[in-house]
Amino acid sequence: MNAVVRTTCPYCGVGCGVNVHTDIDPNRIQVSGDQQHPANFGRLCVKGSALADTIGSKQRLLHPHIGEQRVSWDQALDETATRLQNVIREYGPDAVAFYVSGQLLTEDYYVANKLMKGFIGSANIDTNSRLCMSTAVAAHKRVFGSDTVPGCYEDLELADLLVITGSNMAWTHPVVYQRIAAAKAERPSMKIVVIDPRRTATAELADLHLQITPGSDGYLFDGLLAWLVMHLAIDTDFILKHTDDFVATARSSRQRSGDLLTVAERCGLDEQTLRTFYHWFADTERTVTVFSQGINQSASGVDKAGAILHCHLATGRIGKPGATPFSITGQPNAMGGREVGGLANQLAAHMDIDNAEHRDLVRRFWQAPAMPTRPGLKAVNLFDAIADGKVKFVWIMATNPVVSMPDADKVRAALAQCETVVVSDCVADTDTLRLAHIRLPAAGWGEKDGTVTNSERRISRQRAFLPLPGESLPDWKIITDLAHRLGYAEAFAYTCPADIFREHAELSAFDNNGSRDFDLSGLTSLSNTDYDSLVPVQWPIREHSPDGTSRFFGNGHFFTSNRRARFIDGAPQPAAQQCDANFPLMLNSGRIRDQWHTMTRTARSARLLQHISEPFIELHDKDMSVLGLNHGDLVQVLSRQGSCIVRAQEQSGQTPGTAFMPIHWNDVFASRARVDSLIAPICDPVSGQPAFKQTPVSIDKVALRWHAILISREALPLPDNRYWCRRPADNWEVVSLAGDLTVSAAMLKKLWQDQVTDWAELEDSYGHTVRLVGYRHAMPVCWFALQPEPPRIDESWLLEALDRNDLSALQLARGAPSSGADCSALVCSCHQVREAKIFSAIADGCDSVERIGACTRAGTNCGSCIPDLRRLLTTNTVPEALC
Ligand SMILES: Nc1nc2c(c(=O)[nH]1)N[C@H]1C(S)=C(S)[C@@H](COP(=O)(O)OP(=O)(O)OC[C@H]3O[C@@H](n4cnc5c(=O)[nH]c(N)nc54)[C@H](O)[C@@H]3O)O[C@H]1N2
Ligand SMILES: Nc1nc2c(c(=O)[nH]1)N[C@H]1C(S)=C(S)[C@@H](COP(=O)(O)OP(=O)(O)OC[C@H]3O[C@@H](n4cnc5c(=O)[nH]c(N)nc54)[C@H](O)[C@@H]3O)O[C@H]1N2
Ligand code: SF4
Ligand SMILES: [Mo]
Repeated sequence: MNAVVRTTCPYCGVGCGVNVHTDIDPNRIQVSGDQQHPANFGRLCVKGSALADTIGSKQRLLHPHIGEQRVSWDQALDETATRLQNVIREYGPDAVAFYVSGQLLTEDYYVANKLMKGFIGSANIDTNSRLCMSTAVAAHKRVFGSDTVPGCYEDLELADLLVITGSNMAWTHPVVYQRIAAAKAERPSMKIVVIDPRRTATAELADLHLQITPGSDGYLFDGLLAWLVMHLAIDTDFILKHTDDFVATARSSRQRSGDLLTVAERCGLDEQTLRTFYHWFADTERTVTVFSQGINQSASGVDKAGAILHCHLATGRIGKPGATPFSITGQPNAMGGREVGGLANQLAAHMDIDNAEHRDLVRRFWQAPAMPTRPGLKAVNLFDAIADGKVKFVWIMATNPVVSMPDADKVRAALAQCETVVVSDCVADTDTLRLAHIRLPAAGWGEKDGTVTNSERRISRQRAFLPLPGESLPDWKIITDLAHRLGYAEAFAYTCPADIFREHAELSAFDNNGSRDFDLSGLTSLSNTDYDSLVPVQWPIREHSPDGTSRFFGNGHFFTSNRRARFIDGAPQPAAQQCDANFPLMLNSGRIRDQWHTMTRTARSARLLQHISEPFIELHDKDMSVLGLNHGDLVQVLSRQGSCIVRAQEQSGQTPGTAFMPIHWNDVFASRARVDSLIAPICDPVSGQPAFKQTPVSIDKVALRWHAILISREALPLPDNRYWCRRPADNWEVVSLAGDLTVSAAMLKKLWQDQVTDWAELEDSYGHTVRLVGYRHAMPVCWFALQPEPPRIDESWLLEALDRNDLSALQLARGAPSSGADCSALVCSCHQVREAKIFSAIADGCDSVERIGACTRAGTNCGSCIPDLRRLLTTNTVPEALC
């Protein structure tokens, strides 16, 4: 194996090239950014930089299981095939379903879709992209006639005005954000507008932050179209030559938008701010509008995305350098999933189930025995059908719906009573795996080969550099082996991912002749060696453009039947749910910088859990005081759907009346923090994407008698509690706990008697605090502190001291050194720099991010914390830092 393997990061849709060095330290791989990869040119964010922490066989699903029984692959796949066939025989193919993911590689995804749609003969394969990109897909198809992202990353750097709406890209697409920050630093005249009801890290770079009323983007962009028309800031030539239905749409927009003040009021903005934004947009030829989940995850998201596309069409700013709308994709292979037709209403290679010609074309190409004639069930309807007993067999691959679907408790109940749930995953324990009848061990990042396509349509190779752990297999192989058992050996005779990729490319070229955007005709005859050395390339890749294509639509040719783009008239809607006296706060949900989704991989890195280590709800200071809350208090969050217990955090970036929770925590890592148990399954009627961003909730402080921290070598049983949250910390596990029933040292010693042989104990005379250090063979194996207020410890000091075992139990029990402890928030995960140190650097005269970096090293590696550093530079109050 080569000492350096060039591969692609498995996290976000930026799709950064990663160099894996296997030769520096034989016990540990090292990663660095690939200087030659056109997505990142050598940069990596903090998640990418921590990839080495997340690989290996620890906590992995290593063998197939039926129930609790470990079985062979033959047994597991025979059982899966038998159960699948029995359901089909008795109830027909629509009683079975696959639920897949934008984290599958294109080759895995292609065979899953082919098996379901061409051979099982149902369209019941949907994907977590339904929760993520389906709105952008639907909007693109309605307006452009195809699901095409017209621009590329370079456009973000070339723009004179960059509008970022519904995206916290400083945290979610950090390397793209860094590219933008670098472009702005070089060309300060470049303007950035951030549209988000919260003030996020992304807004730190903004010249203008529009802190709009949640869900009001439709009014904002519909109003913008009307304003552009009124101020003659449109490209009439482009409109006339290349679009349909402009006049009717523009007229309706004008009629319903009213004057500027009306739009401003609907969006919760002042008129002057809105006017500035509209002026900038009207006056700037090179304008790019980036949109993400603040737009997509809405009950009227397709209209909102459409309204954005309209403004670009009306100004002819599409597919030109520095001028384009840009839907940025979330998952590493969200785009690849769209290419292979992973959504229940699509066919492979950007074709549609509803289109008889497309069905016929794909049927002929696959020589498929059974093609569905109508779309399958979209994710929310699919889980409803499981709950109703209509779908009796479901195979879930590379996604964790018990955590990530709206109305997540209902999803859990649906799976709990489903006849057969098969789950392929690479880790051993997830909320969804807990409900599987058959568990199939999948190979993970670094262990499998294939391709992914990033946000700018760039196909990159993921390459293996590790052996397959245990009996795990790549997903394409598992699916293919099942297809063989179902009698389709000939159509699934693949021996390697390159075989699948060639077929995928051939289908894209089949009877295409320029009629479909997705075209890999230039890659149909790749040899296995060519595939191995494939360099990152943007589709379409045609014979006359073998090096790929950066932009679409610059020539005004769209993929509708008459080649003209369409304006689609749609009246903007407010958020689907409104607050009332019972549920007075509007809850928003999304991502944090250092975690990936349901934490199955990123929570294996202690470093990534230091930035934010517990589930929380962010509230404005005013709401905190109305509710009588202090920063860090545990609260119950209640919605019409369910409840959670998390820590309240004061965050001035929230507007009063709104709240924010992260999507990451789940039952593996916390007692009750799955945000999706709060979220109603209200979806966009066109795309079926759920409205995750606006949920009315109420908040109550949880009355608790004690708070505790448990640090142990191995997971220990917990005393009776109301709240727990656990995380790994190198050789230890750290658990935060709180409860209201009395817990005594005696009870704990009994509870942990199997793991601990000797105790050092400090208990105060009233029994309100407990401090225990547990030893086994004279080595500390657990440390416990309980008191009425949350204990504050200097964690790095304590973990090191426990590891070294050179302090007395009395010294250890304090949880911090006698002086100089730093318990302030960790800002730079890479160099472990805390807030207190940064504040002291600022006090010593460091007045820029660069100076702070030179003085403390913060922000000098991956740069993910630079927005935080900017925020600290403008914060006047220095929070309490020492414990
Ligand atoms: N660190 C990290 N990065 C990730 C991921 C991860 O799990 N962790 N996941 C990846 C995936 S799959 C995805 S889809 C992307 C998502 O990337 P983003 O879309 O950037 O992420 P979110 O945090 O879901 O939401 C984006 C922003 O929308 C805002 N918002 C909420 N309501 C509204 C509204 O009404 N209007 C507007 N304009 N904004 C609103 C939220 O306040 C939030 O700041 O991230 C990808 N990158
Ligand atoms: N409230 C709220 N809910 C949301 C969102 C939101 O913003 N708010 N965002 C939504 C969005 S955009 C998304 S994308 C989803 C994400 O939600 P999910 O897809 O459910 O989250 P992940 O944790 O990424 O799940 C991926 C699973 O696949 C496993 N895995 C990793 N690699 C492989 C592999 O190669 N093969 C196999 N078989 N398994 C693998 C992982 O261990 C993990 O269990 O959440 C959605 N839910
Ligand atoms: S920005 Fe970070 S998470 Fe996204 S692909 Fe690049 S390194 Fe991976
Ligand atoms: Mo996503």
